[in-house]
Amino acid sequence: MEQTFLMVKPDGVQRGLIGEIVKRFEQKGFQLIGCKLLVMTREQAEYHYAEHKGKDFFERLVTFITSGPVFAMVWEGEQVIALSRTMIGKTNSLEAMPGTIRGDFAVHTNLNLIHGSDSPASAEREIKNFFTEAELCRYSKVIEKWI
Ligand code: RTP
Ligand code: MG
Repeated sequence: MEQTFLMVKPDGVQRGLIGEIVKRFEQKGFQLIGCKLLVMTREQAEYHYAEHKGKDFFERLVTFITSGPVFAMVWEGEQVIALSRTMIGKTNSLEAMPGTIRGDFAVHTNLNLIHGSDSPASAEREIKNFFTEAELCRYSKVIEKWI
C-alpha cells in the first residue's frame, strides 16, 4: 500500500488547523500510521527541502519551517501521494482552488499550511527524515473494504 509524508507547517499549527487537516484525510479514507509534533532542526529542514537549495526563497523557507512546531504525519492508502496533493491544492495561492486545504485556509504562497510529498521517491526519503520504522504503526481496519 502506498504511503506519503504530510506535515502541518508552523502556520497551520499556530492557527489551530491540525484537527481540521487530519479530519480531511481521515474522511477521505486514508489511514494515519505515524505522527509527531516537533520543531525541525536546520539540518533536517535543509535535507527536506534539498531540491530547492540555491533558489532565492530557500533561506526564507528553511527559516520559516524551523520557526515553530510542525505536525509530521505518515498516511497510507490507494494513490495517497497524488490524491493528497490534490486535496492540499496548488502551491501558488492564486491557483489554490476552494475545496482544497490551501484554497480554503491559506492566503500566502509562503504561509501555505501543509506539505505533501510529490512522488514515491520523495515520500520514502521524507518519511525517513522524520520517522524510524518502529515509530510507524501498521494495522488493518475492517472498514477498509468499503473504501
Ligand atoms: P511543499 O513542498 O512545501 O509541500 O510545497 P509544494 O510542493 O507545493 O511547493 P514546492 O515547489 O516544493 O515549494 C516548497 C515551498 O517553497 C515555497 N515557495 N516559494 N517562488 C516562490 O517564492 C516560492 N516557490 C515555492 C512555498 O511555500 C512552497 O510551499
Ligand atoms: Mg514540494
